Amino acid sequence: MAVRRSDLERSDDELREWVESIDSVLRNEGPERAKALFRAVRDYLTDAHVIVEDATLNTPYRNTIPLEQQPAYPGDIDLERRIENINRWNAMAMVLRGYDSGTGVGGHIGTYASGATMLEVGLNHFFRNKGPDYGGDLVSIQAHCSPGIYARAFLEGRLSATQLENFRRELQPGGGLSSYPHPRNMPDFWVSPCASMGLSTPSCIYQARFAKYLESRGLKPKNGGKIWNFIGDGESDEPEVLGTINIASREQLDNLILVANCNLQRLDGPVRGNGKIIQELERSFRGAGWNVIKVIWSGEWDSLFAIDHEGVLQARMEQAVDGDYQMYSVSSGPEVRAHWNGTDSRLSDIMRHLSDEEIRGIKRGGHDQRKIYAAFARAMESNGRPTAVLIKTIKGYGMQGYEGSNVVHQKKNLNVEERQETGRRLGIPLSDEALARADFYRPAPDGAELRYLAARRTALGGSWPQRTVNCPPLPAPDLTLFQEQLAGSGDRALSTTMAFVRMLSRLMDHPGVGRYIVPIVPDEARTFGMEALFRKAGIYSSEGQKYRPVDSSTLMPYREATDGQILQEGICEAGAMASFMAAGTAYAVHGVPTIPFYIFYSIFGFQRVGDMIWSCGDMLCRGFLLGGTSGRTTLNGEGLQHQDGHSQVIAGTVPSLLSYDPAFAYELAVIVREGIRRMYELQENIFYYITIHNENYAMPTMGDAPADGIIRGMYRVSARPPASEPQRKAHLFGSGAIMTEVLRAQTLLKDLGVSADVWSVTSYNELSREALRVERENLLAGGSATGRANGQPWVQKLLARETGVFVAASDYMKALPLSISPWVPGPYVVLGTDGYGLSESRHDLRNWFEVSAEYVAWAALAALSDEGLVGPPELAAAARSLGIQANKVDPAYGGPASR
Ligand SMILES: Cc1ncc(C[n+]2csc(CCOP(=O)(O)OP(=O)(O)O)c2C)c(N)n1
Ligand SMILES: [Mg+2]
Repeated sequence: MAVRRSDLERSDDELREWVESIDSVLRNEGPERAKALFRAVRDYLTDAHVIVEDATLNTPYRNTIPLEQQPAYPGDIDLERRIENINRWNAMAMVLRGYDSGTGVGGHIGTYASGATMLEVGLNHFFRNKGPDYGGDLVSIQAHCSPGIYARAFLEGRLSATQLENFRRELQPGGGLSSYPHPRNMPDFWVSPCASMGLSTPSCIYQARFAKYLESRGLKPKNGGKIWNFIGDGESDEPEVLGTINIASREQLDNLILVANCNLQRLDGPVRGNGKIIQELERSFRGAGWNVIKVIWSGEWDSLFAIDHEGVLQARMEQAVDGDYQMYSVSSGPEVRAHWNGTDSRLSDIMRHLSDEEIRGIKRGGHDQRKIYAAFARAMESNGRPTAVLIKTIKGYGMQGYEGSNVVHQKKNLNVEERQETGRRLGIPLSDEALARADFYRPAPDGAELRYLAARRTALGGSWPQRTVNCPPLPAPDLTLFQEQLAGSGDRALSTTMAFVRMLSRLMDHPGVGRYIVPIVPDEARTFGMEALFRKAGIYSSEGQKYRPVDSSTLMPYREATDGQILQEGICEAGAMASFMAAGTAYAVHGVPTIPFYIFYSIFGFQRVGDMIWSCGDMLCRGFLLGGTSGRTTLNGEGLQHQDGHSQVIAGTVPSLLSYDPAFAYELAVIVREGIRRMYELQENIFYYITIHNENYAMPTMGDAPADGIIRGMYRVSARPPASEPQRKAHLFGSGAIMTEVLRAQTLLKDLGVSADVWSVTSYNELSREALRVERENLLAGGSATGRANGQPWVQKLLARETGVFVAASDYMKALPLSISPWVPGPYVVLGTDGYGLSESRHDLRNWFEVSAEYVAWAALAALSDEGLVGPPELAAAARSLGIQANKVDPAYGGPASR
């Protein structure tokens, strides 16, 4: 129970003496001495095993910056308010006009209404663009505030009325605007996406860290640049938000400012009706080592606090919960007064200084420019720590009749009277008819508002947001850099993972691209055999290495360094993914072409952080995702939650992601080299997902394998002469580590009198995408009947002259090889690994999932028997010799328990 001045009179003498003496120290010797004494007492108690829980995690429910420390406001506050009100109007008008048009495209008003003032203060005084001597701020807003940002760009003349009219209608003539900040759809405007709640926080934290990484490695000048992360209070419930804040303080990210717009509401209702979200967030951030600045009350309350000598007002504020505060924003003045004062006459006396109307508003700090300015200015000063600014606002502030209501988030329409009343309150000089229509309003170009707005942004380096890419192309290394992989491994057995690690090492040594390579691992470097890189490249640590590593005398010590190249993320896939995003977008954010290689257990990629991968696509991210230990049967032993047979299928759903499942080291070399060429030399906005395995086998030499086929997704690895009965022909498609089974099946089939060619399918996704693209073009051209068809899909052409039966075997779900079935010119049987994984040896797993050489051979024979080329007795004999049982449990539905 907190001790307040109001309680002191009633409390015991001993307590009063203690408080009076610390008060005297505070007054006479200052806060530092008072803190030192307090800490000493606390430490004394701790030493005696008396823990003072949450001693300082929460400060009182009031503004962190007292009136006497509030700086003078540097701008024309009234003019800024007028501009803000015009933005509020136009932002709302965008949504209302969309509603009136009957298209049902939707939009939100309430979020920006609550966050407008903090954004305007930021835009008028803080958010600075890149310049010759400044690194540039990266500002991520709340996605639902986008109408306000568009409205401002409209005032600046950057967006037309037509574009505003076409909010959420991106295909309209004259251009439209995306709902939320999507760099992919508006690449000259938005910089960072944020529409999936909670992802902007790890993104911003790791952007801040990556900026420091670039500075420590000499890839970027140390020239400032703040990362501003605006989030909603409801949004803070996403685990990615509080789950990643510790690293920000550990890494001393004083370039990071998180601002939480605490309007106490989320979509459905209150965020914490029974508690206080601001106090809860304060505890979390302070506990994680952040500076916390709270902005709770507006200036009007300062005079009340000045007469609150006994702390009764403060005590009442502590007592009221968010549900009460929300209720006050929708109740009448007398109702609020009665509820607020209760039976406390001392409180009634204080509140007498406010009218009912003033009380009704209980104006919150987030609508007071001076309070926000003071908080942001303090946040800018912070040294050595990230800062969280928690700002209390009203959701739907200024929306006539809906402020603070539970329906405000979804409110897309106001009736005529509400529109006119809101317009008038905002001082919009439009006629009643124009207000009813929700016309846009833009003041005269030479008027005070627009001149002021332009002058402020000029002083801060130009309009915001603005996405400009100024990054030199990086020539891709010659393929011969990977000579070792092209040459094959002879008799030595190795995995594609080992090949990858060797390639990474070569790339890091390369004079052109070496310093831009960013290896990222989530505590799995040893799993992938990357520990030799620790010594060679070092693990990035802002603090260097203050200890002697336990393995310092070995060849491969755990080496941390301020200029380390590897990002060791610990067991945090969300963080590692956010690092990937930061490194893969540095070409745009910093003009530095870093090339991330993020390697992880493939099952902990798409299904764990798939939304962040999607967000990478939105942010036009580049780089390589390496799904290690992949394949449902190749990762033996690990079992159900580790064996990935589906990431390739999910990868196919991300449009700008190219995905490959190479079998051989030379394929990997060709794909990686091509990826660097396309992403960093040609600067295409794509990224790569490559699955690599831990099964060791001899890697063949590339020989005359066609690089083009490897990149397009398929080529013939091994042709066989016709069998004695030439129609007994099969084509076996293998990929990844299942290639070894397919090659073995080729031999089995030879012994059974079937000639089989083996093809390596490096990417079903690339094959089917290309085929669908060509077919679509043909379709739109009217098909072959019109003679305007553009030809055949590549895979169809590749296989056009092949006869016989076709069998595909993949360590992924059957859906993957099935995706090319329309273009396979004969009977096509697919084998894949549908179902949950289980703990077994590789050999037994492949039989269980029916992708072993025996099943591949069997599938070819069964298909040939359908064609009348294998008779029943032969088939029965083969079933016996291959160990095929017709009544085996289906691994797609059954597990070991159902056998
Ligand atoms: C991952 C995710 N889940 C749900 C949503 C849907 N959604 C959009 S806004 C919103 C409420 C946001 O509340 P808050 O963060 O408090 O922001 P406010 O609008 O109140 O400022 C929800 C649930 C989303 N966009 N992303
Ligand atoms: Mg909210």
